[in-house]
Amino acid sequence: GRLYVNKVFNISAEKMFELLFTDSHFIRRFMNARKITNASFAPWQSEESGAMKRSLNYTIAITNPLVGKFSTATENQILYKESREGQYYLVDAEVYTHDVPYHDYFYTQNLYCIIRHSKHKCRLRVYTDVKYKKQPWGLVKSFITKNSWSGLEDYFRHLESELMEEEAELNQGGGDP
Ligand code: YK8
Repeated sequence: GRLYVNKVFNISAEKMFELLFTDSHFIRRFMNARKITNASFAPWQSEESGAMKRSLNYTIAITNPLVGKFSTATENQILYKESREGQYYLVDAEVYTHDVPYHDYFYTQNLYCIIRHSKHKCRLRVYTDVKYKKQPWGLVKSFITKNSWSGLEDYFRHLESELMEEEAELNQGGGDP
């Protein structure tokens, strides 16, 4: 896998979780900017195991000329029971793109880790992997992997820069740095 985001933000851990994992204005705006439409967010629900789960459905716009222009997607998120409110949040997000070629062969796993740094700071890490449910022909596999990495790199670079904007907005007008 790859580590796409690894950065300390001037945003508390609680706030970071709220921005990324609730139906926040931030995530709504970001999805709009990424041309992710028809989004539906299920509420977080506790599991017997002690973890929390929710799933999202949305439509993504695709710029890759080899693929159709849109695909529906499902994202299943698990907030691990080891998470501690305000301290440490570990979210596993599995993304299935339903309408791209070879969609039944692969999915993407994004691990988001939010760690409290101090009262108003946290570190965000996002670790990403392309996973295979069945083994495609070698050339196809490298094609899928290559296309996935470039899409993911672009997405997370954009997410990081939008979080930096949000950080600047949240911190303007004083407060300790
Ligand atoms: C989530 C991974 C692969 C997919 C795409 C597939 C090409 C197929 C290759 C062929 C278009 C928001 C991506 C990038 C679409 C976007 C997905 C996003 C960014 C030719 C076989 C959507 C995070 C996420 C996870 C997986 C990404 C897809 O929050 O290349």
